[in-house]
Amino acid sequence: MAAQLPPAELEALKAAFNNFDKDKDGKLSKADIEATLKEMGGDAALSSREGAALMAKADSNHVEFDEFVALKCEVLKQNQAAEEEETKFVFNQFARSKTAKGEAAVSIADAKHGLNLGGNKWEEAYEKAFHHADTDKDGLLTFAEFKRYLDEVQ
Ligand SMILES: [Ca+2]
Ligand SMILES: [Ca+2]
Repeated sequence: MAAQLPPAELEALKAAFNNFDKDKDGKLSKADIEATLKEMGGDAALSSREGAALMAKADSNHVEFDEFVALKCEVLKQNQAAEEEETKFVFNQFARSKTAKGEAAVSIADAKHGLNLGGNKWEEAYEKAFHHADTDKDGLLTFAEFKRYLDEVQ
């Protein structure tokens, strides 16, 4: 699990872990976690879900670094899934067309209709963005193209 993370991420996790490990014995006890969460006072750096997950682990045992990393990955994955869900929802609001393969897609007409852009001053800028996002230039945005574009501009 740890091997999948970029080194910078792993370093950051190690620092976070060490911050939790108040008595520096290389594992997190319930007391370590309680003290740290209290110290952070609901800091956004660690969501309450993460804190709760850590506490649940510490209830029965110590949290080792591996487990800490695994939990972190789990939370990241959940966040990514939630984000993708949201993007999909937006995409589905617009996607009234289909690609040749039958995949749901947004045509420029769909997008203009959805955004109520007909003839307004944003139209040209929007068309540019659309063509930029349309990487295979088939005039349709698939979910993958849409998502890639959002990732790029965010
Ligand atoms: Ca400890
Ligand atoms: Ca396309």
